[in-house]
Amino acid sequence: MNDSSTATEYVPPKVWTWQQGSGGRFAKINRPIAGPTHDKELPVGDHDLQLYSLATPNGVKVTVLLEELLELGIAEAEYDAWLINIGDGEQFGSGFVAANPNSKIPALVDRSTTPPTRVFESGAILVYLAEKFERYLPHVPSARAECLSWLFWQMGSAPYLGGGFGHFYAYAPTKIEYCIDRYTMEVKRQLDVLDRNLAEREYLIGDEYTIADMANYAWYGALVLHDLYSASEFLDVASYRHVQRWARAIDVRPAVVRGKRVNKVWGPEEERMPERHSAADFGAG
Ligand SMILES: N[C@@H](CCC(=O)N[C@@H](CS)C(=O)NCC(=O)O)C(=O)O
Repeated sequence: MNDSSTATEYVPPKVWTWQQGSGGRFAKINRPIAGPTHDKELPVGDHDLQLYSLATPNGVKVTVLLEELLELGIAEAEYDAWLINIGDGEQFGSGFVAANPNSKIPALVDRSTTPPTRVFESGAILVYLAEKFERYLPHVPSARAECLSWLFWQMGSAPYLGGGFGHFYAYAPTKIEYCIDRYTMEVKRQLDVLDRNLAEREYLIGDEYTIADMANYAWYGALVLHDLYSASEFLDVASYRHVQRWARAIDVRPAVVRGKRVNKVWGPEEERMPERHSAADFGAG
């Protein structure tokens, strides 16, 4: 590591001010203030459940759960999934901000209640749907506690993976050794946390596949199997054998394969699906 005397020194001003266009991917959409930038109502489809999302890991966890519920034959879990293109700033439309004051995908609106129930934060959406349909979140208090522990672990850990490691390794305009070292250390520690747990258990809480697996798979499965941030080699993901085994088992579930396509607007044409309104949308693709 560079010692601090040779590193380029940034002297913070007394009061931070917003330097627009400071560079880096996402510089265009990042702002230091909340709230809408423009008026735009959200579209509404036929189903009770309206999802506004994008196929990033935080979006995929929710579409995987919805597809798993449908796979069980729960017709009430049918949903409309509308695309929110965050690169175009659609998360700052007034309708989306009403569904999620934090302006980040995913957001869910359940119109089976009066008034409709809005849910934001992917972890909260998973719990809401798992409770609504009484699936994938155990009832037994000890198993439920373990499931929520691994779910909240993911919610707390992923920002270090995405906002820390991913940002500085893949997106920042310059490679800063201090930042990459700090977040690589943390991400490798996280992978080891998962690996040690999965050395003794089939799924994160034991024999049962739950929303904790769906949430963690969306991030760590993408990291160890699908070269998230083009970092497979750098992180030596192959060495986390138990995470690999667990992620591979989840990766081939039909509901997971479908869930990963919903609201996807990149990759091979046949994998893209900007919107999803019924099972027929998956076609033969
Ligand atoms: N803690 C939130 C994080 C959601 C999140 O960071 N979403 C990203 C995409 S993965 C987003 O919408 N970013 C848009 C922005 O920051 O303006 C959750 O899990 O729902």
